[in-house]
Amino acid sequence: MNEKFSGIFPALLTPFDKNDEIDYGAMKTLMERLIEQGVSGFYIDGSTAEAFLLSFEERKGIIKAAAEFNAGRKTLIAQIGCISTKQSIELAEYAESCGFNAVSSVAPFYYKFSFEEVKRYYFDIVNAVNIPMMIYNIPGYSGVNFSVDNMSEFLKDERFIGVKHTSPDYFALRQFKTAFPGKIFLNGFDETFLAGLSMGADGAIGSTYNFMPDIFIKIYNLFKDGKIEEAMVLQKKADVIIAELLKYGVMSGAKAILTEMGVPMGRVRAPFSNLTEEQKKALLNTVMPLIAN
Ligand code: MN9
Repeated sequence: MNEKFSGIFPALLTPFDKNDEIDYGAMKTLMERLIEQGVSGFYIDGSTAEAFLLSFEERKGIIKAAAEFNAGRKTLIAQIGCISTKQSIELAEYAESCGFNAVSSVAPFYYKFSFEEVKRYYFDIVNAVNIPMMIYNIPGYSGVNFSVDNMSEFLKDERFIGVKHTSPDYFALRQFKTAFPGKIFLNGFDETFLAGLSMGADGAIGSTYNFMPDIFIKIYNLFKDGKIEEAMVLQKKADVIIAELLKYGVMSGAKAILTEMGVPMGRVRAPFSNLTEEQKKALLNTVMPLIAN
């Protein structure tokens, strides 16, 4: 089980065509390319997919297409979180029917639900499906913080396979992993992937793996072989690229880079802003030579 969920998982970007519709042709091209590059699987409908800017039907469409394009080759995790339990269950059931290996959900946000409510939300979902749940821990966006005790309430149940930890709190990650060594912890911030590995992560889910998975697969393998110095060199290199990306917006920047690489990703959805031609040139001039070397 753990083998299936370790390694590098791109949080798949959503390509849009000129009419702001999902471009399934580009999505297929992107997935094929990433499978060839050696990713372990895909995180579908996550933050990177602009999931909270997609309609419910669009989220289902992406789940269905991902399963079709993947055709059983790699591990598929669907981020099914909506703030309504009812909608999240509908998406979870849909992902299960499409053959996904696991679901994942952000904590219900916006209304400042109590922990009891958040807990009920997750258990209502796992009770509805027969595939496991990976908690999506992203306190910076969701506003929901899980203490180690909170997380234990979930992880002691076998239906919760682990956590996607998108938080700079690596002490918490260490504590989760120490308490539950058999569970899977996937690092969420690409720029601190190596830090995450050293604090117990089994792999990672992230945006930049859409266009530079190879660097991170190497970091992962070097770490496993105990070649930390070499891994540090690559993390440092990746971080120069990520720092540049963060100046412009991760998704709009990543889409520009992939488009330049021949995978037409289109624009980001409003209210995200798109790069101006000048910004695009500046970004590509800086990062493309770095990615190539
Ligand atoms: O999936 C991503 N986090 C968010 C994880 O989208 C909030 C990361 O991959 C970041 O985009 C990346 C840049 O900060 O680490």
